[in-house]
Amino acid sequence: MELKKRALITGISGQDGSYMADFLVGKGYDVHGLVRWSANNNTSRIAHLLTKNAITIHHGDVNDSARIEAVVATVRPDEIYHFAAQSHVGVSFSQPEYTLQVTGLSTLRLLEAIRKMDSRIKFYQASSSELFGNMPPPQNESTPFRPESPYGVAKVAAHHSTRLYRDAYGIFAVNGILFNHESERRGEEFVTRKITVGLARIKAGLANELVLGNLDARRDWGYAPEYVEAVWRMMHYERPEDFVIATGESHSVQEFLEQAFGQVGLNWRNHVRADPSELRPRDINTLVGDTSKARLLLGWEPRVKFPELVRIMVSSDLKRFGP
Ligand code: NAP
Ligand code: F7E
Repeated sequence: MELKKRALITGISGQDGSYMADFLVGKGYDVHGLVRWSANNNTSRIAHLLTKNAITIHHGDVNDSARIEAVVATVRPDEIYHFAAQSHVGVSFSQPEYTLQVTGLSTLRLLEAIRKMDSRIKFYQASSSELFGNMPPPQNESTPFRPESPYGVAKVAAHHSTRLYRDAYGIFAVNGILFNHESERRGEEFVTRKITVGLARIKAGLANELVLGNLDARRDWGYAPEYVEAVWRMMHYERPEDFVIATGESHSVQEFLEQAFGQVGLNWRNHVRADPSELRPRDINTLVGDTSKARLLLGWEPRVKFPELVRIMVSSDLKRFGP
């Protein structure tokens, strides 16, 4: 009888970690997750898995090397999916050092644990289109990095650490350079979810206006559940390589507003106020991913397109706040 594969997911309580857990449980994995301890429960996105005892939780903070090593030693995973991060780009400007610690150094800590304990453990690094900054679109695996935020700087360090441990120690370590991906589980401080929650609250009479920053920024927005499948595929490709994952389309924040408010018959201009307090010291103008490599080598392509993504998110939040 073949033994079940065992995976350790950091950031399992976040958007991607929770979808990765759903996906791996569906594939028959023995799934373990790292959750930082909190006096208030922070596991709502994985509650459905916890009630079925489908996953095992280990408490720990990715800033704590000793705890990381202890969890890796206890779980003895075949694969580590490292999603834990301070993932908000705007917040990284007010908390740069903390972001460098959590989002940058945590990767090195996990790679060190693998190197010391068992270099056969496969490692996934949640790399990001934020590496590219304002390099001209479309961006692919060969586009140079020029980050425009402390978050981006941290992700560049983590990205290169992953590549280095692959080259220096032969670890199966891969970077998934994922462009923005959203869902009904997206954190409420990211612009797409801020818009769909704000819209649902306005529709329910709980709010009058929505305050946003830069409406001209263009992002390549995909649907998160499809992206975790791409992550799994790169972890099972014949060689450890880095892959760009995106839709190949970009839309502005204003287009997201038009689409979301339009879907419920409202005009966004009557409800949205752009305020300088929401602007960042630097921003990225346009991100568009070129996924030729992933399409060719992983056979992966996105199915959910922009209007459908907006519809999924709007209808989920309307249900949450609606009558
Ligand atoms: P997310 O929803 O913000 O989830 C981040 C997770 O990290 C949460 O589970 C959080 O736990 C955990 N975490 C934060 N600090 C921690 C610490 N010190 N110790 C242990 N756990 C900690 O992010 P996401 O959207 O799922 O993204 C997943 C990963 O992909 C992140 O690394 C992000 O930077 C990267 N990424 C995301 C996108 C995107 O568009 N979503 C694109 C490219 C790359 P709590 O629940 O306790 O806060
Ligand atoms: O901003 C603009 C903002 O915070 C998108 C993270 O998952 O994707 C995400 O980073 C754009 C930016 O995502 C508001 O200035 C306008 O231009 O939703 P966001 P992000 O910064 O692209 C990358 C790939 C990651 O790796 C990150 O982890 O929208 N914007 N008004 C606003 N953004 C926010 N958050 N709030 C506003 O009110």
